[in-house]
Amino acid sequence: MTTATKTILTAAHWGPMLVETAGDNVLSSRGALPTAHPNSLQTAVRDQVHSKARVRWPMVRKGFLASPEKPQGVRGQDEFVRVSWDEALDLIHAQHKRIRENYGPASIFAGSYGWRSNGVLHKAATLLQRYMSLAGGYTGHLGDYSTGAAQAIMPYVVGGNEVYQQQTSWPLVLEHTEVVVLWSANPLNTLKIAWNASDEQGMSYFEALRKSGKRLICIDPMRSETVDFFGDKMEWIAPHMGTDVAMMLGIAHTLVENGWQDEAFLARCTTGYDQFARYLTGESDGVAKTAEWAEAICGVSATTIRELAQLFHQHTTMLMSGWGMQRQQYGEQKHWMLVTLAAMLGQIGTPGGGFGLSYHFANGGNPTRRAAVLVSMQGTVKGGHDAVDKIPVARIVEALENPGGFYQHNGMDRHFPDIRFVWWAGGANFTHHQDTNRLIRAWQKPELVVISECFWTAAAKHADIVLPATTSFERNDLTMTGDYSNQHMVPMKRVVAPRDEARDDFEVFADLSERWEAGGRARFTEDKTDLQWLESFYRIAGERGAAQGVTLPPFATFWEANAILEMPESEQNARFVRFADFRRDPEKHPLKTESGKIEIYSRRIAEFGYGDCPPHPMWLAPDEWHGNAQPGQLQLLSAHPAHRLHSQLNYSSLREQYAVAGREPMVIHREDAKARGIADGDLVRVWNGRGQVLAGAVVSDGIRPGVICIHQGAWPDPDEGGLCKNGAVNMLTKDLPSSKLGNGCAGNTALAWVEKYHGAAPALTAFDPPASA
Ligand SMILES: Nc1nc2c(c(=O)[nH]1)N[C@H]1C(S)=C(S)[C@@H](COP(=O)(O)OP(=O)(O)OC[C@H]3O[C@@H](n4cnc5c(=O)[nH]c(N)nc54)[C@H](O)[C@@H]3O)O[C@H]1N2
Ligand SMILES: Nc1nc2c(c(=O)[nH]1)N[C@H]1C(S)=C(S)[C@@H](COP(=O)(O)OP(=O)(O)OC[C@H]3O[C@@H](n4cnc5c(=O)[nH]c(N)nc54)[C@H](O)[C@@H]3O)O[C@H]1N2
Ligand SMILES: [Mo]
Repeated sequence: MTTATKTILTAAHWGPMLVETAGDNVLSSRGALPTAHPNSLQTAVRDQVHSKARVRWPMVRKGFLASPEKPQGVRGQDEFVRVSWDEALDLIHAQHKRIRENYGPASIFAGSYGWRSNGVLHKAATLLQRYMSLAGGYTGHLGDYSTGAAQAIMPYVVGGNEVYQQQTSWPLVLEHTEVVVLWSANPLNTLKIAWNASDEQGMSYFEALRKSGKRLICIDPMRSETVDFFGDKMEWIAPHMGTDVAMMLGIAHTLVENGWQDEAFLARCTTGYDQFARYLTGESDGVAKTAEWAEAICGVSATTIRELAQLFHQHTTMLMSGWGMQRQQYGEQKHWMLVTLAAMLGQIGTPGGGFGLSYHFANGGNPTRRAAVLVSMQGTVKGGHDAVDKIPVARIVEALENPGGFYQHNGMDRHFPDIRFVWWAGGANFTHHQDTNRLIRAWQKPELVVISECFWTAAAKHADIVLPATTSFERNDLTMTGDYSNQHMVPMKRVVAPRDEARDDFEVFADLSERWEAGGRARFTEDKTDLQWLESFYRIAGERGAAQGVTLPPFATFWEANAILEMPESEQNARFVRFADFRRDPEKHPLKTESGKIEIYSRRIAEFGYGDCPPHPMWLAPDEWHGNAQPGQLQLLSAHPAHRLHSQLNYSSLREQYAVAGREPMVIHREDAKARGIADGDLVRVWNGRGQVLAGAVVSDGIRPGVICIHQGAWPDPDEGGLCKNGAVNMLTKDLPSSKLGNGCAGNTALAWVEKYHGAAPALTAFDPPASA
């Protein structure tokens, strides 16, 4: 007898999908929205559910199980022992209680950063925090890895973070913009996902842009997939990594040389231009930031820099910026200088001119719909405790290394908590954090490490207790599409039953809450099942929608229908121009900055007195860049990958589309390869003082000489000597903050050496569960 096949609608970060099943077997998956740009990630559901890398049942590290209060052995080197769910949860409960009683709530780190799976109910880290709020509080995190620098500086400059806000609408850009600049942005890759589910509209706008005949420029040390997509319709300009502020200063100086800066806009809508202008012209430091000065630093010719200044001045120009260049030391300066340049051009607040920091992410610029917007699970139970402390998210290793240590963050003087217990749920911190070897050393410090995971990630392999989590395809949930557009509501119906002993994070934390206090389960769940929660989120969405003239069908009807609900368009939102009100009348519509205007000089930042974040945008040479590279060293770029979301799906068959010599690819310029005797497809070793990895060479003209790229997100797979067999780039990156302002991730500031690897190619073990599992 054959099992009947069924097609079930669900959604991931990478958009709504139709999954074909036979019983609990996933056969295939594909996108559920019509699109001219099929998204490779949507084909991987079968691999996700049935992967050999799945965590099948609760596991405890042997040396931990032997004496949980004084664990033996070394995390990451020990064997694992299978236990029952009850044993695992009893063990966690007892140790959690002991640690909390002895060291207080700040000793428990539940910041647990990560991209988990989408959905409004099964939010792994939020559920962890909800349980910890019931138990008495915890240490959480501030900011994120994505935009740590930009989101910290932008509120001082323009009064909002800009990186997670709606952009001037695409229809207006297509109508009015004459020059589009993609500055450190690769939308072809990065638009494949959104924090909710992707609405998949962004690429259709870039498609229209390709056909528009407008002047298109990409500024990026690598010829990205996006440049290839535009082909000869786009000009590619490749500065040295980390030197964009110098290049922008060169453009700004050219504006001043020619009297092209918009004095009226600067006077009406900005403050502090004069202080900045003294730096720009060299009056304050004796160095004029001319195009020639910039060329010497960024490697882009003075002629090109001058041409760009003229082009931007003469045309309606939209500076669309991605975030790779701010994931660097002094990352704050990048977008501050970009906004300063846009202010000098005087086009901010016009339809089609100015700057936008989220056209490359979550389909920013796709107009916001009139919508019934879902609410989602909250990280605090009624009467529970919030985080008692928060550390900047990318400073976790320093916190482990230096309990009680002093640090500064965004105008605050603080001390690191003494972390004894770390729980990660829904994040892959062994791939996302910089300088993995330093992390591995610091990771020995806590008394207890628990990892909730669907897969045997490197973090799981370095845990004391590993709990198997369901994937989003094994439970019921709901999602919106489009972080800005709210274009659709999508039911995420359970596609298959949970694999092996995997459980929903929701159920696990509910059980632990009951162990914590009698009635804890009911307090955690508010006595609601998963479907009752979804129904309540849906009901609130319906109330919100009603105010917008949107009526939802009854929940049961919606759930039964297994269909996408599309929200109606809003004519008004389709004409949205960012900063339009402010530009028209800055007195009546002030920005949320100290002065109410765009701040090119910030008095508040001046007061902080941070050497690494001066009070107006400045060129600062990073600790590691081409300007101080030793002979043979190359700058290391770790851009976001085409066929993964970070580390997610690295184990899947999509890997066959990009792996080279069985490893993560490393893009290297032809000349740099030739100088090292490296041919396309060769196995290479990449190393520096922090670590070493094997990678597969992709010899190319599509990268600036002196720069190599290994995309972020390959799973760490170190052998006994610490050589990573899979090519995890963070083995090589530097763990330093962007500055004391944002303390953001600086993964794109690093130098490394490369050589052809002559040893026998070692077997890849990244995706193998521990032998004992
Ligand atoms: N060098 C360098 N490093 C970088 C970057 C860079 O550009 N360069 N980029 C940084 C950026 S911007 C980011 S956002 C981070 C990304 O870092 P992360 O967000 O940590 O990366 P993901 O691979 O998405 O990790 C999500 C994990 O959650 C697990 N998961 C999924 N669903 C569930 C669930 O329902 N329950 C549980 N318990 N687990 C689940 C997945 O299996 C996966 O292991 O990386 C950062 N690191
Ligand atoms: N397919 C896919 N999509 C994703 C993700 C993913 O992992 N996979 N991750 C998602 C997440 S969480 C985030 S935060 C966003 C990340 O979005 P971004 O941060 O914008 O993505 P990146 O690829 O890190 O960087 C964009 C471009 O900046 C370039 N760049 C790096 N350094 C410099 C520099 O010094 N100067 C200049 N001019 N350019 C530079 C890179 O070469 C790259 O092409 O993407 C999101 N979208
Ligand atoms: Mo991110």
